[in-house]
Amino acid sequence: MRQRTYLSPTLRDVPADAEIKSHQLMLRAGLIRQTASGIYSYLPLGKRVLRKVEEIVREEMDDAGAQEVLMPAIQPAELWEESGRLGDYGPELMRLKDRHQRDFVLGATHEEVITTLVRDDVQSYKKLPMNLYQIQTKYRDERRPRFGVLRSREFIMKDAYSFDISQEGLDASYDSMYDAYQRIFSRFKLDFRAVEADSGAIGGTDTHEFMVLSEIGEDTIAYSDRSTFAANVEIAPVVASYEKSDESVESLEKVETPNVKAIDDIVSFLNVSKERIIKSLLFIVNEEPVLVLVRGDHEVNEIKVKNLFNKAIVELATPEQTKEHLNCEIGFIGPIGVPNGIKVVADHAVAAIVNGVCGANEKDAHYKNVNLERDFSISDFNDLRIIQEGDPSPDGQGVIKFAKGIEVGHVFKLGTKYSEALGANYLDENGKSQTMIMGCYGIGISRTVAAIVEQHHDENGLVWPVSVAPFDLHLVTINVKDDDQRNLGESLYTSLKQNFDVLFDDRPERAGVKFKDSDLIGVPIRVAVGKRAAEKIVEVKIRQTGEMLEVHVDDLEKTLQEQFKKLV
Ligand code: 9G3
Repeated sequence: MRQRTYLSPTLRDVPADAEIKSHQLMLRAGLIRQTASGIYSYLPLGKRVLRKVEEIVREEMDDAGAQEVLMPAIQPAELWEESGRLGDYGPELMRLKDRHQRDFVLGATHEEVITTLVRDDVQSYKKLPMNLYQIQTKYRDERRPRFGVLRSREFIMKDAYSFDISQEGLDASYDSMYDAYQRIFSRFKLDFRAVEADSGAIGGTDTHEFMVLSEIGEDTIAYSDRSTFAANVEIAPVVASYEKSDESVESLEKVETPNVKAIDDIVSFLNVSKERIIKSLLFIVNEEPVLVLVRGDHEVNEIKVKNLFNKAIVELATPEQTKEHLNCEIGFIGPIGVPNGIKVVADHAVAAIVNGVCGANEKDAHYKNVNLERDFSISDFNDLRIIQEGDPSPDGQGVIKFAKGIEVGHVFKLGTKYSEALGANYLDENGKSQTMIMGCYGIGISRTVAAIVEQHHDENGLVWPVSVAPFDLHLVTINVKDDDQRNLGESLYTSLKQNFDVLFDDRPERAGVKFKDSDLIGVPIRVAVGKRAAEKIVEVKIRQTGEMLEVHVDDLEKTLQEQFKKLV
């Protein structure tokens, strides 16, 4: 490809609104341009990387026995009514009407479409298991698109759906996709972890997220420093033991705490440690008030509260709701004297608190020397807190550390949530109608490109892994006005492009500009035709290591093959 006419507009300066390296570099190297907030165009270099990423995903999906399909982005709203989740999504699900005023949604995901597709054309158990996938554009109207294509409103996803006749079959499909994802993200040369995750509104049980480790990741991974345990901090189980102090139980005492609400203020005002405080939060669970207690130095895990009540609708009570149910403002609520209709649940750590402190359910008042059973009772203790660094790893090996991650993949065991709702059944070997058992498996293709950039760049620009680089070679004629250089460059372009993807910088630009652009674009190997062109000597530079070689053109192909072997 000749750069003279190639649309690869590089930028010298960092665009103001690009906060992270991948967003800055994808703009500066001419891979993407913003069309609207959270909506991007891919220029030729960016499109070539997308294609390389997609090809690797296709290879591994096809090897795993999945079949590629392509589904529409415009989906009849009826399908989402039939599955019962049209109401689950607010403005994030983009909606439109056709010329006949019929309702449609822009595809944020394709469980409904794929399930009806299979429902209509697969009837017998002999056709299962089946895994169908697509690589297609998705639409989710994010409230705050940011970080370039990492969180955009239109993005490219590989989404796959498996259909099985048994739980064991689903487990096998899931494991096959899990293994394929390990191969895919390894081929992208990414430092990633598969972490246990929460299935959220999508439903189902087992689920893992594939996280690329990065300081700018929006997710927090809790991992063991001594085993392979890793989980999204949202759902990481806490397996900790708390010893009860043997101090003698004191008598309950109500104390004036004028306007002392926050935990830290209680600590200093009453001169007690955080571990002695019973932090109380009122939640509205399926419209019922529930008081949740955790130790003062812990945080309530709302997903665990939600899962405790079978994925109910769980919201933190507003100040008004708190006043209504507990007749006092938020900073002074506690488990003592709670009206009967209010369920009180607590994290395991609360059971070990002796002579604790809690709100008195009265403005400007707290209780001291609060003790379980004597002063309040708990309907049940559960794991309701967010795991913390230093907690023991739930698998009993090592302690928990945190890392930030970018979610690039997510695999789910869906079960029959969609096949039941949409009637995807098959006839088993006895001719009896059974419901198919599903799994679904996503990879953020465009997000993966940004994640690769986050992990593969240096101070001069991009450093593409060979597997996804937009070109294999960057051939640069340094001075196109010099006959020897121009002629050797042209003849090398003709010969090299037989065996390599070559980006040929034939522009009439100064050497400095060419080298800066070459380092910015980050193609794995550069061949520069310069002063020694008359001797048929060219300069080979390895982008990743900075290594430079002077090579006679007769040895060039062999040298390049050797260098690529070292890079992959
Ligand atoms: C929506 C909107 C946003 C969404 C969804 C639906 C996330 C939604 C979860 C999934 C689950 C899997 C198949 C590939 C892998 C992920 N955000 N999810 O269902 F309408 Cl606006 O997409 N789908």
